[in-house]
Amino acid sequence: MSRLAKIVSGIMAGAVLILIVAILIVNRSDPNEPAQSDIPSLAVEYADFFPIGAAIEPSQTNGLKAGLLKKHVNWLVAENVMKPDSIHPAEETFNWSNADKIVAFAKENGMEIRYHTLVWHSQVGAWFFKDSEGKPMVDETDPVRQKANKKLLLERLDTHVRTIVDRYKNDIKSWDVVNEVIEPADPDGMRASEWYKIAGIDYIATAFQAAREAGGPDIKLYINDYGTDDPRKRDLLYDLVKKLLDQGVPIDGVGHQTHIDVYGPTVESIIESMRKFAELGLDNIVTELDMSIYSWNDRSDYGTVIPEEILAQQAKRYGELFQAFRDHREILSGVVFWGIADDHTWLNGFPVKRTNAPLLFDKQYQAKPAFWSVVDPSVKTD
Ligand code: 9MR
Repeated sequence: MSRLAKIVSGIMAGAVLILIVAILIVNRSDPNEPAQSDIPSLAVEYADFFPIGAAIEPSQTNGLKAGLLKKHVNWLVAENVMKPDSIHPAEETFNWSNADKIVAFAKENGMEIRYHTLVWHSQVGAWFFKDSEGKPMVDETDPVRQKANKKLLLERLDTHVRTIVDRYKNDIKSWDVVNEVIEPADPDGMRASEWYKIAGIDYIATAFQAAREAGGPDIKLYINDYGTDDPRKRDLLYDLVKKLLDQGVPIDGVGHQTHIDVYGPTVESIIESMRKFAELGLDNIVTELDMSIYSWNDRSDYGTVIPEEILAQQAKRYGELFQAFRDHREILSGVVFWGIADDHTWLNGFPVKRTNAPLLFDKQYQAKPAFWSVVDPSVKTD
């Protein structure tokens, strides 16, 4: 090879090396950086109104999802790992590790946490409802034994609540004490769960009282439910809460899950419900917000490409909703989304497996049109 050829090939090799290094530098990304770092933070945009939260699984405390959460929310709730069967799977067993992970992640990042949920009819160990001989309490017909079963169940519940509240009372100030206790289709409007069949409404009173005694006056205690905008359900919940308050049961507020869709319910009905509970002196929180792109009784599937007009409609409705939330911040103390991005949502599997897109970020963690209308609801999208 001539001297010139050697110089040229040396220069070329150097250029290729520089190019490779440059490509590596450009593509180097912090695995915890949000997909879009140049957009506003939801929590910062809402700092003058109320905290913005999201439901999270322990596996999401690392990586890109963690980055997205750190940028946009200042409140967290465990999507599953603080539920009864997860944290207290057997009478003598408490599993703290998954719940602790979420608490640690929140503390490291200066976020608040909500507890979901001390009591539920779903995701609860069957052991709670077995009598001293291991038989299902609900099958008991002897009134004397029924009374003994009720006492045993309420003692178990009391221990359950006190143990958990005692562990987290310094880290968690907002608690879902009971979840989904109203069911308009069941006799007398109370969900005919094992809790209710064995203990009547005393299980609700016991749970709130135990939580207050263990947690003291600083923790806030909520009764949480879905469909609270529906006048029938709302009024059943209202009557129950009023009755419990009159008995001295320490309820601080109502958690409105707010699993809604692009077609309904109306924003006015959501606010109207909050107003009603505020009149009882109660706080309101939106605890599980998402907005399905399908009507509630529709089982179809858009597949991978969601029509732009549906995303625009979703954006418009999210904007109207958040404008109303802002306007009513004196009766609403926070909004929690049930997830953060469309890659992880219960609605991709319910009521059928399909593509849904109920949140503000898409599957690639990019801000959707709905994100922008939440950031600034005053911008009209039509
Ligand atoms: O999002 C939760 C999902 O991962 C669980 O499989 C499901 C089990 O019932 O619970 C989901 O969360 C629910 C919440 O705890 C209570 N309100 C309704 C939520 C969506 O189903």
